[in-house]
Amino acid sequence: MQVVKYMFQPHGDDRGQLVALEEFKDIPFRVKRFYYMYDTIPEVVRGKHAHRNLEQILICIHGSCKVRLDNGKEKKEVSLEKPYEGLYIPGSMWREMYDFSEDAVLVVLASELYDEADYIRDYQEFLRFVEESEK
Ligand code: T46
Repeated sequence: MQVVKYMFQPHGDDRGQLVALEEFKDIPFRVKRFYYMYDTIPEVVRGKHAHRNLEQILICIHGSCKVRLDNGKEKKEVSLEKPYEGLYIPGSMWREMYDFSEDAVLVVLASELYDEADYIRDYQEFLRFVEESEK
């Protein structure tokens, strides 16, 4: 299973760092939504679902967290700890975010507006969805 992690280019100078992201250039899709989580509890696991179509890029712009990705056959764990790293997550991927540092701010750029119908929250249903998609 291939995990796609982008290393964005910081524009650093003697004032500090700046990262700029443009759709279809740095981000492989049109960005329709932006959301972020903070004050996350270190012991808590978020996510625990997949999407049917949504593409996303996760950037831990402050602090750190881990993401467990599962494509129905393989699992991978990815650490996000730099503000210039972006983890690409395609739709049919079960995801769990955990091990948040107390100061973590996790930003997400998403290819679609919020749509509860796009979520698969049951793991067995997710496995069936992966199987059907491969037919
Ligand atoms: C994902 C991972 C990485 C909204 O009203 N609009 C939104 O755009 C989002 C993302 C959430 N919400 C509401 C729905 C829930 O009442 O915010 C509440 C928390 O959302 P949720 O429990 O889905 O959060 P996570 O951290 O489990 O998952 C989120 C995204 O929902 C999901 O698409 O891939 O982050």
